[in-house]
Amino acid sequence: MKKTFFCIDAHTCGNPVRLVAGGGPLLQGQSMMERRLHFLAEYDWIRKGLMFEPRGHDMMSGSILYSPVDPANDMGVLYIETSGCLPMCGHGTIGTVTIAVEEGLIVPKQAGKLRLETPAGLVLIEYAQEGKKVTSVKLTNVKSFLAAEDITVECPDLGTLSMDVAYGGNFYAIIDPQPNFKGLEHYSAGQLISWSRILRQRINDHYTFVHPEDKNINGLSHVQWTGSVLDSLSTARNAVFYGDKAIDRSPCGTGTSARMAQWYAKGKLKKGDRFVHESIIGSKFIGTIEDEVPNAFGDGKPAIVPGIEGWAMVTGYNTIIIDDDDPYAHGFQV
Ligand code: PYC
Repeated sequence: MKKTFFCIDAHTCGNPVRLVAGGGPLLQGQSMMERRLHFLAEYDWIRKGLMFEPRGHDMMSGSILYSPVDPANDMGVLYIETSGCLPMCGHGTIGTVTIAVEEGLIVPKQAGKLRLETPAGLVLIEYAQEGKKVTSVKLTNVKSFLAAEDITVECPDLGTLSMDVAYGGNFYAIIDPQPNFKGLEHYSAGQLISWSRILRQRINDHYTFVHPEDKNINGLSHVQWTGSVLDSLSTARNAVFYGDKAIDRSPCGTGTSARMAQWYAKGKLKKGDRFVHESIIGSKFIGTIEDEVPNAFGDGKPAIVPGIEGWAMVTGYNTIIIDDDDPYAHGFQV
């Protein structure tokens, strides 16, 4: 049997977004998280086929659009990535909104605004347009918070590293420059990737991270290395590891949210500040603190509602076939 998927490809500040506009499965569930669980149980072959080689690559990331569960909202989004189905993806959201609006896949209830259901929760969107072109997308993300401080983990080659863990839609280990780590600019992407894989495993072997409001969001999935900025007007720079072999080419929306929550908890950032975040290739997101709220642990510590603004460009239309006769129908990784 052959299955055909009508995809529109884009990139958000350099990182790929493949939106499945036709061919995605019908999903059951009373929330995007429930629909995500249904997809993972029955249709994960679609993610693997569209994200991994030979149809995708190590950094491939995408989404499938659904009608919203709550009719007050505009759409539901399922994120598909080489890493699995993330609860939330910032660069994926910016790309998905840009494609959906430019290509007429959605009709917003209110001009320039959208209410998006994601597995991690409701995400509000404001976008700007020049003619048909979407020139920027700002998302107001889910509540983000610092989850752990100063945990230490042994890293091959580097030795003991100290790091914080923060949540911004996914759980991130954030590794700042310190005696055993000089900053991301001193190492190759290949080195950061191989250390990240081992660190993520070691962290998950020794620590448990579960979202206090949804146990389906659990485990540390990303490692965020930080370093010096390329542009003196930027606030900070990162290199975010995801999947098994990827470094985000964008500054990573959920990673930027996590890092702003970390800075906020440490008194380095306050409501009203602009947080200009650079990626490994120098592309930028503008972060803001939209609100200060109690975190969901009930421990009296604060959390933030982050705003993340960026841009995306559509790169092409892509009709992709997954043929059961193909030995690589469900992709491969080397
Ligand atoms: O932008 O949130 C993000 C993201 C997650 C993984 C890759 N990008």
